[in-house]
Order: sequence, then C-alpha cells, then structure tokens
Amino acid sequence: MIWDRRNECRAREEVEQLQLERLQSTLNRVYRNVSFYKKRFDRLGITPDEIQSLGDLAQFPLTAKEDLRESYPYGMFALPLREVVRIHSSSGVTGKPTVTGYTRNDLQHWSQLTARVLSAGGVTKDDVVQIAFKYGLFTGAFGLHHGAELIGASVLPMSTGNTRKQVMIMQDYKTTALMSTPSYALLLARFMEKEGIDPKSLSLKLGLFGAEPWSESMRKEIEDRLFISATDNYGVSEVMGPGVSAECEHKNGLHLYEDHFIPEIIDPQTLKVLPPGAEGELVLTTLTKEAFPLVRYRTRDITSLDYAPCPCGRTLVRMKKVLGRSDDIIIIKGVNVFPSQVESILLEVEGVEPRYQMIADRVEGADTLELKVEVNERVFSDEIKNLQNISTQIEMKLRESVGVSGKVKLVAPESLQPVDGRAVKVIDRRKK
Ligand code: DLL
Repeated sequence: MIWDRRNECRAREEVEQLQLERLQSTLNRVYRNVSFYKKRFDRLGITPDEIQSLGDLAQFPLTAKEDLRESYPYGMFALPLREVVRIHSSSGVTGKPTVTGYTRNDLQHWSQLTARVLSAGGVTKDDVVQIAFKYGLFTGAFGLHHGAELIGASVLPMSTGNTRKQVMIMQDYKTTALMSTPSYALLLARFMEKEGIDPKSLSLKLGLFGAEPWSESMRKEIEDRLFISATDNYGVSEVMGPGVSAECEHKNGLHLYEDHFIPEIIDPQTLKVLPPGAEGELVLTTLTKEAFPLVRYRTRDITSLDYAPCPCGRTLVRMKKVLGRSDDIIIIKGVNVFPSQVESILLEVEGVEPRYQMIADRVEGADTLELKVEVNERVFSDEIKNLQNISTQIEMKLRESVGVSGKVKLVAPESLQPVDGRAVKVIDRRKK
C-alpha cells in the first residue's frame, strides 16, 4: 500500500521543483541561524542565493560526522532549545555521540515518513506490530512507533532483549509484523528452533528490518526460517532516524523520500558527485527539518541511485540495498574486505550463525585478520574435531572467495554483544 500517494508518486519535474524551493529555503535558514554553515559558506565565498538549480548544490561544502562532534551538543541546531520538543542521539560507539533535535513539525513529518515505511512493508491498521528496537535515545523505536500509530496498527513497544518474552508476546498477542534489526530476527528464529517452537504456529507474516547492513542471502535465511516476507528500511539518526528510505513489495531498491531529502552519490576519495547508477557514498541534504537541518551530510554508506520507474507506482528514486559503510570496509594487505562478503560465506557453512566480528590488527608491521564467529547451540557442545573442521572451512572460503587469510575463532552462541541491538561487525585496532 502507498501511504502518501500525492507525495510518493509525483511527476519527476514536480519533485525537482519542490526540492529546489525547499533547498533554497533550507540553505537560507542554515546560513542565517547556524554559525558553522555561515563560516563555511563565507570561507568558500558562496551565498544561498547561488542555488538556481539542483546541480548547484555540488558547490556547497559537505558536512561530516566530525563537524557535528565539534558542535556537540547543540551547536548545529538552527533554532533555540525552547522550540525543540524531542532530542535523540547516536550511540557514540566510535566517539562522542551526535545529538539531534526535533520541533513539533519535525516530529509530524517524521511520523508521516515512517508511516510510509510501514505501508511500503505491507503494514495496515489491521496489523499488530512488535517493535523490538531499543526505546531510548536511539531513533529506531520512537521513530517507527509513531508511524505505526499513525497508520492505526496496534503497537507493542517491546524494545530490545529478553528473547523469551518477545516470543511469548508474539505467540499470545498474535503479532503479525516484527520491526527489528535483521540480526535480531535471526536470533529469534534460532531461539524458537532451540525451544521447539514452530514459527508457522505464530501469526507473524511481515518483517521490516533495518539499522544495519544485511545481504540478500540473509533476507532469504530470515524469510525461510520465520515464514515471513522481509523488507529493508534505512535511516540515519543525524538526518532524521528511520524514515529516509524503504523497500516496497518488489524488494528491488529502497524508495528514498525525495520530498524531504536530496540524495547525492559521491566518490569517497575525490568527493566529486558521481552520475546516476554509479556506486559511491550516499550524501543527504534535509529539506524540511527545522531544528537540525543538514547540508550534504556524508553518511559513509555505499550505495547507488536508480531513477527508473518502479512497478509499485512510486516515482521516488531507489537506492540500492546498503551492503556496507566505507568505514566498515577493512583493507587487509591491500585487499578490501566487506562485512557482507563474510556474512555470505557464513550463511553457506553448516553449524555457524552469520553473527561475527572482524578484528584487524597489525603485528610486526603486517596486517592480521581475526574472525570471531558464533556457532549454534548444537555445534557448541560438539567435539573439538568438528569445531576445527568448521574453522578450517571458513578460513578456506575466506581465502578463495575474498582473497584474504584470516584466523577464525569460534565463540559461544550469543557471546558477541550488540550495541543498541546492532551487531558490532568491525573492529580495526590499527587505527589506534
Ligand atoms: O540506525 C536509524 C534506523 C533505525 C534505521 C531503525 C532503520 C531502522 P543510526 O543509529 O544513526 O540510525 O545509524 C545509521 O546505520 O549510516 C547505516 O550505516 C546503518 N543503517 C541504517 N539502516 C540501514 C539499512 C539508524 N537498512 C547507520 N541497511 C547508517 C544498511 C543501515 N545499513
């Protein structure tokens, strides 16, 4: 179902006209109200009036996460705190958290956008939606919660953790749609298997997953094990939270809500804008945000944009499923290793789960890679010989399909602790 047909199915010229008007007003607002942007624009000798077409946006400076950290906590807000009615922040795993604020209007837009996400994923007012994202400063749960209520679905604000209770609620309250990270969905499937609960006995039919990269093989695994249809949705807390883009029933790219955000793809090295279809880093400019507008924000996520029409009727550009972040790619002895490649390998190996952590280090000047992988319950109590077989198998596949040598360390089920319900897949000790 399409939640907002008028805005999701506009003619392209109309979308672009609307974007241009909103961009002009956003640039004017940040120039007037955010000293960071005033200084940056002045230094480059550009003024907001120079925006005559969308192509002119490329002349404006990029904003990076480090810039937000320097303005911690409220330095980049375009309005005084008295206008701000909600504050969220990132988890701050990689440094100081970044803080984001919303006015009442921002919250209304946010609910509209997450309602689009839920509708695109098949949720209607007849659904019982279990939200297994963490409620708190993390944007995931609250953002999706309000969209689900707007649609009129019955919302179960479960938050993360307590898998036994999540499954009990699913059984007793007849949950039909689950919203969580894809890795948590797999953990639920594994728990049910262990406890002898048949997922077919549940009322669950839809899974709307996001907040971390997941491959097509992971989608298949989740769909097959939970007997549901799974769609992907994407968002970034600094830009809004969930509600930036989402897959429709065709599962062929995520429709990006261009009436609220302008996407660009840049080469992460040269920082030049790349043509449609090219793969690179996604950069987003907000068009309607009042409290915390962002110009050309570098997401670090690697994707590409497809402007071809989609059979669902939405005219919004589709971004390809994000399979990794530029800062999650680790280079081992010159070879790029993407977490998604490791995930695909693990899905082919019997006895392990695609729950892993890659640890890069440097020993006596040479790069090393350690791969911690969770085994399943059955294998955990197995003989050492079998465990060795599994490690060797993974190490071989790593060499053959990725081209790197790594040391595999099998670890107990559920021993790799997530942060905000999200797996920490990469640790690069060489950066210290
Ligand atoms: O993760 C917002 C969100 C919550 C999106 C719930 C979807 C569902 P942050 O904590 O700021 O915000 O993390 C943003 O997570 O730059 C990506 O690297 C990654 N990410 C988010 N969604 C996806 C996705 C929320 N569907 C960072 N696929 C982003 C791949 C994703 N990566």
